[in-house]
Amino acid sequence: MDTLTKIAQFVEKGQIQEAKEATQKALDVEKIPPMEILNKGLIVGLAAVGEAFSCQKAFVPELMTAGMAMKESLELLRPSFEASDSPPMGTVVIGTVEGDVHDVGKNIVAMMLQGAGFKVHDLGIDIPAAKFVEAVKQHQPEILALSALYTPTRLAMAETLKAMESNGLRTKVKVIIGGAPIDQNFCNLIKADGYAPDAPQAVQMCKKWLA
Ligand code: B12
Repeated sequence: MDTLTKIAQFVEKGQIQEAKEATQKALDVEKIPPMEILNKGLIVGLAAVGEAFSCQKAFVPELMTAGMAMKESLELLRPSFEASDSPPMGTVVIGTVEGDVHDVGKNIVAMMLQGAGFKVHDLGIDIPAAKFVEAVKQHQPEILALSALYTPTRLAMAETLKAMESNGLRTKVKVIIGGAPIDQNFCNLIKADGYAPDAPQAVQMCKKWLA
């Protein structure tokens, strides 16, 4: 079995130490590009546990250990994603909206934006609209990036945009949104400036906005 398949299986089974060791081996010994380790190893494992959860073959504890295996392995890739020789691009405030604790995808977006030369203020998870407002006032970013994975929290995304509007900030920042239950239709509905389905496309969009 090749190392990427092993990484996927270790993540799926929540074998944290094994997932980390295989990720390190893929990086150092096999010199597999970090993006490939992410897409063909780590994300494949999480997708598998997500599917098992959908058909009740896995439960919240399994999601949690798989999430931890993913996060700890992702930390090993962080230096490669964040290393940047790009010129400074601008500032982004990013966070997962209120009611939602998923942060793996948001962290990948943040790392890649940083790698592309953006200064990133990551507020974390379960962030109420008022905290986003405060952060935009404080850091004056060109871009606000909102993540949501759990469908009911899309409402909080819409509320965050409304809060930007009522605080007179909506015209001062471009808002990009993403996460599994988000699509272009939802983006149009809540009048965000853009939607991207994954981190590389998020980076592309943000770069285009600031070009
Ligand atoms: C791991 C996991 C968890 C972990 C999260 C750990 C962590 N630190 O993140 C834990 C155990 C905490 C968890 C909890 C729950 N989860 Co969960 N979870 C998952 C799982 C398996 C993986 C998510 C993930 O990290 N994916 C990998 C990353 C890389 O993908 P991603 O997040 O989509 O990100 C990419 C893009 O979406 C995009 N992107 C993401 N954010 C942003 C932001 C911007 C601005 C842009 C442009 C792009 C972008 O770029 C990313 C990278 O390319 C998914 C299933 C799945 N297949 O996704 C379920 C899933 C999301 N969870 C689900 C559920 C139901 C729950 C719970 C309600 C379970 C429960 N009964 O308690 C709770 C909700 C808690 C809450 N209030 O938020 C459902 C959601 C269903 C729905 N439609 O709402 C899913 C889909 C599982 C399923 N098949 O049913 N979960």
